[in-house]
Amino acid sequence: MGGDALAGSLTVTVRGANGKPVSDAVVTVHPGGQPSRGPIKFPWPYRVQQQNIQFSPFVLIVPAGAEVAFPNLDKVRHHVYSFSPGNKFELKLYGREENRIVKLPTAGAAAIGCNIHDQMVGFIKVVDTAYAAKSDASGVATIADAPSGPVVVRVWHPYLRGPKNEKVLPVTSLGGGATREAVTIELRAPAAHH
Ligand SMILES: [Cu+2]
Repeated sequence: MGGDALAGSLTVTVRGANGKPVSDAVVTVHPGGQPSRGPIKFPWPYRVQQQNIQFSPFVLIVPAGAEVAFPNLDKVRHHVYSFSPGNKFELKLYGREENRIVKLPTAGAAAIGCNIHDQMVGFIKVVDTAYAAKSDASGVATIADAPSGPVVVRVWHPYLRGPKNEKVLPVTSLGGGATREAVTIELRAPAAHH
């Protein structure tokens, strides 16, 4: 891509202990183990909609400081909140086609819920790196422009069994070109909401 010999792609396949692909896992790369300097922008919308009494997407990746939209597409009202340290917010009851915006300042995971509907569960992974991707239904996450050199690569999933729901991959440096890694993570059963 673009003739940049220093950039390559990183593809990580995420599987559970049962061998099945795990979707909604977030893979991050920190060059030199450090946060990215300067503004971070991802190509997908910073948006969690409420539709059919569910959050969509289930997991959203945004950069620290992002303004996230919470449009309600349902006929019923929702009351969305996060109690997660550094990213606490509460959007009091709002109805169909109303949109609310929340700024999430702190790198970490924000668990979101709805005061009205206990079954609504979602997560926003707030990151401090420009290199992040979410695994698809095949368990595959691709970072197209991963940097070469020493790196720390992590995989996060809301139900990953481990400190901060995170696991560090053994890979410690990336070359140019395409790098493929596979990781197996142990998932716990989703915690009952409330
Ligand atoms: Cu709700």
